[in-house]
Amino acid sequence: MKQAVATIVKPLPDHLFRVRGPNAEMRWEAMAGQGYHTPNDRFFVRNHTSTPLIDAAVWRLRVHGAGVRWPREFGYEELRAMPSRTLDVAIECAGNGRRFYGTQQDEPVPGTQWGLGGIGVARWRGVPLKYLLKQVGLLPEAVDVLATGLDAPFEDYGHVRRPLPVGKAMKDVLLAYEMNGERLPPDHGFPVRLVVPGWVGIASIKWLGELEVATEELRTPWNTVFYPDITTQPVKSAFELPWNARLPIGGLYVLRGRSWSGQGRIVRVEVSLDGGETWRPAEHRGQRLARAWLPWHISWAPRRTGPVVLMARATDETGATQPLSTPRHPFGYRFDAVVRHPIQLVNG
Ligand SMILES: Nc1nc2c(c(=O)[nH]1)N[C@H]1C(S)=C(S)[C@@H](COP(=O)(O)O)O[C@H]1N2
Ligand SMILES: [Mo]
Repeated sequence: MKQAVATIVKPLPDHLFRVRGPNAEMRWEAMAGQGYHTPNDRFFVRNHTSTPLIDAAVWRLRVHGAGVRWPREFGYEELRAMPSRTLDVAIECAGNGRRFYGTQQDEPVPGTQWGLGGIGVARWRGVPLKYLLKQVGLLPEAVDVLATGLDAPFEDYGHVRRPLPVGKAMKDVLLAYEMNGERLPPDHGFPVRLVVPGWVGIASIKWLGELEVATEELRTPWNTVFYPDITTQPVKSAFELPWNARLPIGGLYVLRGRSWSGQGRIVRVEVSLDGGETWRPAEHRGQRLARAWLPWHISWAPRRTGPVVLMARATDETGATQPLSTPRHPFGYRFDAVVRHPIQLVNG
């Protein structure tokens, strides 16, 4: 049914990705000139082991457990024939920005040293999990829905799996089979993955094989040892520029970036072009979606050569603003401080 292949299947050209172990971080300059969504060829990949190649013709999703009246299996074509929904949603690794605990705050945390490229926004299409759970007769005593991936077991911990509270499962979660109008690519969970809006990436289980609906709270290594007690993602911002970008002076620049939050819409973005001494509001127009990102820009005519630190700071509709430093986190999750992005201004 499945076969392990080299960690990641899609090409990982150096101008789009930075490979970090079994993971591939998107370089933020890869979003420059792109539309609202992250194209599939440059969407970051986070694999605990490696991408399995699954044959959709024999794939089955098993839905069972004490919390459902009619346990059963679903095939790929059956899911595709069900009512579908389309959502523009970000998937972001909980450890996105972990590197900056070390580089900005002098408190390095072990784990994948993500910069800000452990995020992407795609247009996902699939079956609302709510619809599927109604099909199997969800019982009122259901508490957790445990999603299990079909990728190889991770170390001694077994298959990647994490429980989702029924309240969230019935709210806005998708069983996605399409990403940006294409069949879900193998690296992103083909044939079907969960998409859990606003929550840490680990909730969005790829290569879904099983959903167990339990009548009690469940524990797996992925909500105890790893990613304990974390759900939504905090506020972050990034410039669509290379790290240490070299920009010639003498012209007018439109600096672009994006800000996002797992908690709600971004309502304000301020940019500093002098390492935090002065701040200016960034401009933005177009859609301002919750659980995705807000693209923004600011014009700038730099006149002096030399090193400069760019900073962007966003606020979401809950009032959460990016601080100048993030309290230490034992796993390096939830980094939300303003990132100091160095560039060099040079003679044109
Ligand atoms: N089955 C399975 N699902 C998984 C993972 C995995 O390794 N195996 N990684 C998780 C993590 S930690 C993240 S951040 C997202 C990454 O999704 P992407 O690789 O499509 O960007 O998938 C999540 N779902
Ligand atoms: Mo992740």
